[in-house]
Amino acid sequence: MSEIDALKLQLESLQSEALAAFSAADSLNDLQALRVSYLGKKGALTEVLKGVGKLPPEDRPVIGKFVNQTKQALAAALDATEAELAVKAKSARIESEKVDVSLPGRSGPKGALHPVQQGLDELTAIFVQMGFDVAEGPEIEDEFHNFDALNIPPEHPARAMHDTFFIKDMRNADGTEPMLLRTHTSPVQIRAMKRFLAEGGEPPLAVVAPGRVYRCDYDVTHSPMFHQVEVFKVDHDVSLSHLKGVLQYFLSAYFEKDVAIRLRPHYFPFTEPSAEVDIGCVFCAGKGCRICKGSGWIEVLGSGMIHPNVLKSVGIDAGEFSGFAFGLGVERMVMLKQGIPDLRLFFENDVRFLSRMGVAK
Ligand code: 2NM
Repeated sequence: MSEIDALKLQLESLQSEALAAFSAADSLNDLQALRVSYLGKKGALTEVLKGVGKLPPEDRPVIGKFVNQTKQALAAALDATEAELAVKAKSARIESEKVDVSLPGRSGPKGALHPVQQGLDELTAIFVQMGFDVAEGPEIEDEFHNFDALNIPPEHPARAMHDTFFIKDMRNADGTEPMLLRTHTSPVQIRAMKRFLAEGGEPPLAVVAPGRVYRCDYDVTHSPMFHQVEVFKVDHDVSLSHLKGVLQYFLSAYFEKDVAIRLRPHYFPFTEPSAEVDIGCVFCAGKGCRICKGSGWIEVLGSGMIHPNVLKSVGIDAGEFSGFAFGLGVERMVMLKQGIPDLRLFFENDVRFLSRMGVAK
């Protein structure tokens, strides 16, 4: 066999061995290694080329052409295989990263508003639905808005240090008034009436004031911070019948049944006449039980016709206008509606209570 035929044969077997190796490669890395081992500087084809130098000069172009054809065939096969492997690698990656977007999400534990906040919102919403405007105001108040404007005299026990949180060394902007944590939301009502008149408004005026209030009182049934909702309406000829009608509607709406109500005469400095309001016991339907202490009635709020001195203090003509007002404690209302036995449960944040109330899981 001539040298040239032997080289051709060598190239042919090299090519078929290489093509077999390329199609067996299953990664781009393997293929790159094959590219180097066949076409690289120290590769198999280069080895064959070295033998070309030993051929007589007239044979060299013939075998040179053959080497080039082999080289091109291998390069083309490498490129084609590389493209195939790249496509395979991409679809493997797509497959491995596939997500089913139609699956439901994995949700964490759900929270909810605190039962007191839910109660506050629920109570407020009933009055909004009846057409009352919502008013909010500062929790740090001066003595005028918290006491004087409400016809609470200087010697009234509520004004004593041991009933009200006064703020040490703090006075209002003109330095004329000591400051305190509001003991009820009535100062919000006073501010709402004053603002309404200052803006040129004329009664009717109907406002609901929800919010936090503070009293120096801490035992099984009292918390130093609690929540109130206070309500008033002022217009020509507002009477006790309007008060009773609004109370009847409101209490039935809140307890979601036809509750009986009764008014018992009482005394508040800011209303005259004043009355405490009872509902027929929601636990025993008036038969008498432990909760209502056998009376069949449960006290739920305080109310009355706004005292003329209160109307005067905000500049409303008490001869021309009258109004009703009432106030309630939110914690107590929520306890009655939800059957919660102890006020302290609202403030201890025991997860067993909160999760039962839907606040935490
Ligand atoms: C109560 C009882 C009776 C009351 C009075 C007023 C105001 F500011 F309009 F005069 N707001 N709320 C009131 C009346 C509150 O709570 C037991």
